Amino acid sequence: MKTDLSEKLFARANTLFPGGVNSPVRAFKGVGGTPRFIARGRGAHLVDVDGNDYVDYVLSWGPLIAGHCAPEVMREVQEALREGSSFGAPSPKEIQLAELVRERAPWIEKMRFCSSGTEATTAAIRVARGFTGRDELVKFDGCYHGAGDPLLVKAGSGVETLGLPDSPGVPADVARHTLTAPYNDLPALTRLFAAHGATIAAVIIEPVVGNMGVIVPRPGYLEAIQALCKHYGALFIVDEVMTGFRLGTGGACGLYGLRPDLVCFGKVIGGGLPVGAFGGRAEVMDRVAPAGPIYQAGTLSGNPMAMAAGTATLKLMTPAAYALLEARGTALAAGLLASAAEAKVPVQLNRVGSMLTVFFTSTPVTDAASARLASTKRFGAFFHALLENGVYFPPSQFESAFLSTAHSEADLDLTLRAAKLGFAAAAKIEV
Ligand code: KE4
Repeated sequence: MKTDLSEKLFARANTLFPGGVNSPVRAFKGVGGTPRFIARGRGAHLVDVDGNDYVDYVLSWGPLIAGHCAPEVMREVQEALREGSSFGAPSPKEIQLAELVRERAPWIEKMRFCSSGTEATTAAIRVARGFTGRDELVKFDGCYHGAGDPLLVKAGSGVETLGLPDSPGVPADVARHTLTAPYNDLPALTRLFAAHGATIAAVIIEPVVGNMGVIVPRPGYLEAIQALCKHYGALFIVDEVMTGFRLGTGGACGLYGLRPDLVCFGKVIGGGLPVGAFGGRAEVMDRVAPAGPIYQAGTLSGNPMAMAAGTATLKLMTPAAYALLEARGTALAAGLLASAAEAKVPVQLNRVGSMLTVFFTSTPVTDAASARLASTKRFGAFFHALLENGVYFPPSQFESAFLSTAHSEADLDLTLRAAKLGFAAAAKIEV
């Protein structure tokens, strides 16, 4: 596979950006090799600057649930652009998207748009601290909620991929207010509440983890966290930046019947343009400026083009669309497991709907500790064999692969042919 131009561009990019990228996980540090510089996306496919075509399972890390350049989305964005790119003033488009969000997730009584998932989660934490008058925050080892200071403690995604314990630059004074517990370990969380319950402002969780690779909540786990929060007067914040409107009409909260105090969104609600959002109980959200004293703001919040992209994307996500994603996810998972078995490579495949991860380990993956037992070397061999054969999986063992409604049966066939070669390559790696 010719990658000359990507290599040349990566050399230039390294003179401009730290690690040659504008977000760490894109640098292929978790798998080695040269990141591909992308020329365009169409449907379920990416084409890089050297003309190589790939079936794309990154989908901009989740937002493109209807595929690249979905005609309905592009049309609405172009329409919006004709009227203006940004006003710094209210516009009907933000009402349109917000009413669609509330219609599908009625527990979001009020919300605030921003421009990234990180803004949404850091704002939600500030609101929880302001509303409760408490300082402590609980998060889970390996969960990633964006690059905000309070959250870069035992985080997943790029922090996990790079094996960074936490991030330098986060003052100890900030980090000490972030308590952590293992994911899927209810006794550990119960003990944390018993010791600190009176000072815990909130618990924030990825309902289905994507940032350690996919990890599925044990039955009743999420509901039990919700009950613990209620008992101790802490707010329950569900981070649906990745799962929101991906795991179904009501996201993970709909799937698991959760009624959180606050929810964070990103990715899909922007349809590929920069959008984040946080929202929930009106009693809580009415404490946000200018209605209340808790400050949050953003120049491009509610940007009309981004609102148009989000609205068009959500409108495409019908029950039939979710059924298609489930069918594709089931078929892909079955094919991958069969191929791994044929190659005699022990794997664990964790999937919820259109989010899945192949862990190269024989141990079930239920939390950060078990995820870290997976062989990143075998994953790297698998990843590069897929890449060489036209399939673009997430470049890290600790990320989720995503399906879109644009992934065809032919795309899955191509993927499974490449996966056979991928598992054969992984089998050659001693663990
Ligand atoms: P952004 O600030 O990157 O829009 O969202 C942060 C965020 C918050 N919460 C969850 C559950 C998330 O998954 C994310 C971002 N996800 C990563 C991929 N695992 C973004 C990719 C990247 O960092 O480049």
